[in-house]
Amino acid sequence: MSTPKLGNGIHRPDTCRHYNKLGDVPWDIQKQIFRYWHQRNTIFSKYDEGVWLTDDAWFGVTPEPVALKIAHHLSVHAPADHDILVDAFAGAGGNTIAFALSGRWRRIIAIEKDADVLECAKQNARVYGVYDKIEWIQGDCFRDLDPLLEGLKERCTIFASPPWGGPTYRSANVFDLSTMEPYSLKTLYEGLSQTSTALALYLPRTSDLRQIAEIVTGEDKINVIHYCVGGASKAICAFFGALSQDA
Ligand code: MGP
Repeated sequence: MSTPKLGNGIHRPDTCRHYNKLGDVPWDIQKQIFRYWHQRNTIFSKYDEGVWLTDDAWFGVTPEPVALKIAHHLSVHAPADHDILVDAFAGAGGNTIAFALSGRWRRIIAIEKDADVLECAKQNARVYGVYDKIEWIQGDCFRDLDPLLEGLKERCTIFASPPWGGPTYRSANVFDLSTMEPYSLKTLYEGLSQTSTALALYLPRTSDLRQIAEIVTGEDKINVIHYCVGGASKAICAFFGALSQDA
């Protein structure tokens, strides 16, 4: 993989791109990116200041107004003694940046499996002036979080915006969370709730709410919020554990 040097010590992997106009997007993926291209300044208000995205990252980014709302919600509703925020699927950084901008957290840990997508997140954090407020980890949240947070579980809030198996999630009227690829709701919940007493999952707006309700036992409560842009729901966020109190 070649990594052009930008003259300031920053390397940009070939797959991390900033398109100045739709015509710069390779023709074979223009159709795939078209709908998101027109929302680029909603996705990142500073898009024009040098935001990088891989061609597959466009559809998974949380639009900035939604990311800011979620960050505010976690700032207010996370237990007062939680001072660590983990973004378990950091992607191109939309949520991580909003968490850093909130100023609420002593530590923010951003984990992303894909090295190039993580480079996009780092660049985008530079654009927003919050790069230094974030700990960047290239890794697998199910494997790498536990050792990293040993002894810190009681101080840690986890936000996870996992892959939903791509934009085809839209073809189902009610999205079956047990078939979500590569991680089902059950896998996500069981894996991540081991690591923290406060968990937020960002899921398709059409998610089957009964499946979310079934995930907890007894008297445990879950709060689910729709996040909208321009009056239309973009996605839901399900708040578990300590985050489900007082919402
Ligand atoms: P969308 O449904 O693909 O687009 O994504 P849009 O603009 O809502 O389509 P329309 O029908 O309203 O015109 C909506 C939002 O869902 C995106 O902005 C992302 O925040 C989120 N999103 C979409 N996908 C496919 C994923 C995904 O795989 N993972 C995550 N975490 N978020 C996604």
